[in-house]
Amino acid sequence: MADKLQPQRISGELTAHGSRFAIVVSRFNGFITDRLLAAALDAFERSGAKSGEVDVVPVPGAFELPLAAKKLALSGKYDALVAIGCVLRGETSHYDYVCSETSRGLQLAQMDTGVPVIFCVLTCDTLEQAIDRAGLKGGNKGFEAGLAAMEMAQLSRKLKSAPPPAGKARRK
Ligand code: INI
Repeated sequence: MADKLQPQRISGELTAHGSRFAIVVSRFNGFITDRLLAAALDAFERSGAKSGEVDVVPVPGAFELPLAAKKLALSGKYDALVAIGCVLRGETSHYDYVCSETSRGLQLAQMDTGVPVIFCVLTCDTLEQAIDRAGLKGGNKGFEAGLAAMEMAQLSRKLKSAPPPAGKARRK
């Protein structure tokens, strides 16, 4: 019988060691975003980050997150970014525009630059839903985002330096 396939697993460790991070955070709905930020910082600190290795960049609202994230990514100073925001549904279609452009812009920022940008933007119908995800029933999405940033920083480093499979040239 043929041997069971043993794939090589390339994964990122949950450590802040050797990496630099920036957190871009919206001031809009600061009651929520302050809590997400505190939890993200807690994740970095518990994973070994030291002062000077994590920068925090406030912006007015979620809509401004993508441009700031892209500029930070292009600076070449950071291994991964976290974008924190909270968009709450109102009575008009404003919510839909802010949500779609923020998520699209953040995805573009990471795809255009190759620097991981972790999406920590709550998009909720009610304040209660947001509170649940910022430290109450649903845990804290800021903490999860900090972990994701560390994993992606480590993984990106490995993927950059991984040699091509034997006998195969690296694709352009
Ligand atoms: N910004 C948010 O981060 N959350 C919201 O819920 C929100 N609402 O509902 O309006 C919001 N609007 C501001 C927007 O992000 C921009 O800062 C503003 O339009 C200026 O460009």
